[in-house]
Amino acid sequence: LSTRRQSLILSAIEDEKWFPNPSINQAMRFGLQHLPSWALPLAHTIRRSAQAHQPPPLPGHILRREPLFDQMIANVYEAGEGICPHVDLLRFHDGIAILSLESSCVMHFTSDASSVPVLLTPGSLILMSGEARYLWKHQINRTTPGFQIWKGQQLTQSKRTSITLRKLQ
Ligand code: AKG
Repeated sequence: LSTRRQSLILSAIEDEKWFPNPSINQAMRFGLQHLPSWALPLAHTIRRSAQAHQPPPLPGHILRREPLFDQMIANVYEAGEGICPHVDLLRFHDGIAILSLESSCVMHFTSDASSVPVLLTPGSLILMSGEARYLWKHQINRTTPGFQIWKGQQLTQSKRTSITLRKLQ
């Protein structure tokens, strides 16, 4: 996502006042009519860029569904904060998008003994489908004092915001 659209989404989130103090770090919206105004253009961009990608990162039936997403979570992570390994609940369809904003961080996908680190830079998008959505867990390690390791180098993880978009069953 362009730097300009990242900034527009971040200022819209600030205007919404979802995170009035540091103890509140998550906002959830359920149902198309409750999504913020920027979520539909974002979903449109996600659909277009996934369709343009070869091979498409999501199966055709997901890319054609309407709406593509009707549920949103915004998460704010302070420096060094993470999220425990998990698979998203089955109440959500296949085809999950996560947009990263602000700080870079490393997300680990784990399955049995395998672990695949993925660098999430600002404006990058993860699309999870099939095995990645149902069989692999994803997590962001908690670190003190906010350094992660990427390809043997220290990566400073400062404040990060993520937007997860999903479709309810
Ligand atoms: C979730 O909310 O279930 C996530 O996995 C969010 C991941 C992220 O913040 O990048």
